[in-house]
Amino acid sequence: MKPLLLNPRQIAPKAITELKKLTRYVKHDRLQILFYERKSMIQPALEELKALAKQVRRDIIMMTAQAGSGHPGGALSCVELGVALYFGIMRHDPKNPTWPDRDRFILSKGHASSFLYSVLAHSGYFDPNILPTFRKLGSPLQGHPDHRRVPGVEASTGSLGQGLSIAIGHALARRLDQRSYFTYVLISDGETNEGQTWEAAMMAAHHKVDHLIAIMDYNKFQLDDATKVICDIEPVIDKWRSFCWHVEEIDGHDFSQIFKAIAICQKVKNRPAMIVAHTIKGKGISFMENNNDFHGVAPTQEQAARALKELE
Ligand SMILES: Cc1ncc(C[n+]2csc(CCOP(=O)(O)OP(=O)(O)O)c2C)c(N)n1
Ligand SMILES: [Mg+2]
Repeated sequence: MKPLLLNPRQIAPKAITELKKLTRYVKHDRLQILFYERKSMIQPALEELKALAKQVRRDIIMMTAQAGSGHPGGALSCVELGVALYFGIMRHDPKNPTWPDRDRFILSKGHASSFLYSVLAHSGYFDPNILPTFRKLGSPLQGHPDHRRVPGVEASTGSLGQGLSIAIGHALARRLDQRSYFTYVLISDGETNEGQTWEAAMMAAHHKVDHLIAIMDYNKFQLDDATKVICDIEPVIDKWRSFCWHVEEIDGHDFSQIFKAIAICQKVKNRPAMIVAHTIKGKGISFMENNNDFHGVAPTQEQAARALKELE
C-alpha cells in the first residue's frame, strides 16, 4: 500500500494566505491553528474544509485498516461535523489544551475515536505520525478516547449515554466560573436509546443550561441493525422540543448548514440546543455507505486500498 499519512502541511497550502487575511491572528502558519472572534465567526474556504474532511476520512481508513479493528462507519459519518467545529467554529489552543476559556468538545460516541484523533492531530494537539499506532498496545490512541493520555480529549468516553451529562457539567461550570466558552457534544442515534440521555435532557432544560450545543449524528444505524428496527427514536425533533430544547435539523455533511445551525444555537439563551444532523454511515466510500457491516469491523487491506483510491 502507498504511504497512508500525508504531511498536514500538504492539506491546505492555498488556504493559509487567504485565512491569514481573514483571521484576527494566526499563531502558526497552518490552517488548523486559528482563532476567531466569536462575534464575527469567519468561515474558512469551503474547498479547504472539504480537503480536510477527505484527509480525515483517509486517516480513518488507514487507522482502522492498520489496526484490523475499530468503528469506521460511525467515524466516517461525523467527519464534516468535527471538521467544522475544530477548524471553523471552536475557540481552542492546541498548544494549551487546558486553557480555561477553551470551547469544549465531548465525543459521547467514543467508539468513533479514529475521527477524533485525526481531527486533533491535524489541529496540532499531537503529531499526526502517531495516528498509525491506533489501537496498538501501548499507544495513547486506544479504541476509546482516554482523556488522561491524549491532549485535547476532554472526556474518556465509550460507554454510550454519558457524554451529554458530562457536557452539562462543563456548561454548568461555565456559568459558575462566569466564562464564555461553549460546550459541544456529539451524540449518536443508537445512543439516544440510552435512558441517561433523556435524564440529561430533562436536567439541562430544568436548569436552563445554555452555551450547550448537542449534535446528534443521525446516521440511522446502530450496532446490530437500523435504529428504527432496534428502538425507533422518531419523532426525534418533537421529542427534543418537548424536553424544551431549541432544535435545528440539518444535513450533517453540508458545511454551510452546519455553520448556520451552530451560529443560531450560539444565540440561544436560557435553554440548551440540539442539532439533529442527518448523516450517512460510512459516508464517502461507496461500498461502506449505509453498509452496517462496517459498524465495528475494519476494512481489509484490499478494501482500504479501494477506499483510499476513492478518496484521492
Ligand atoms: C452503554 C453501552 N452499551 C453498548 C455499547 C456497545 N456499542 C458500541 S457502538 C454501539 C452502537 C452505537 O450506535 P450509534 O450510537 O448509532 O453509533 P454510530 O452509528 O454513530 O456508530 C454499541 C451498542 C457501548 N459502547 N456502550
Ligand atoms: Mg448510529
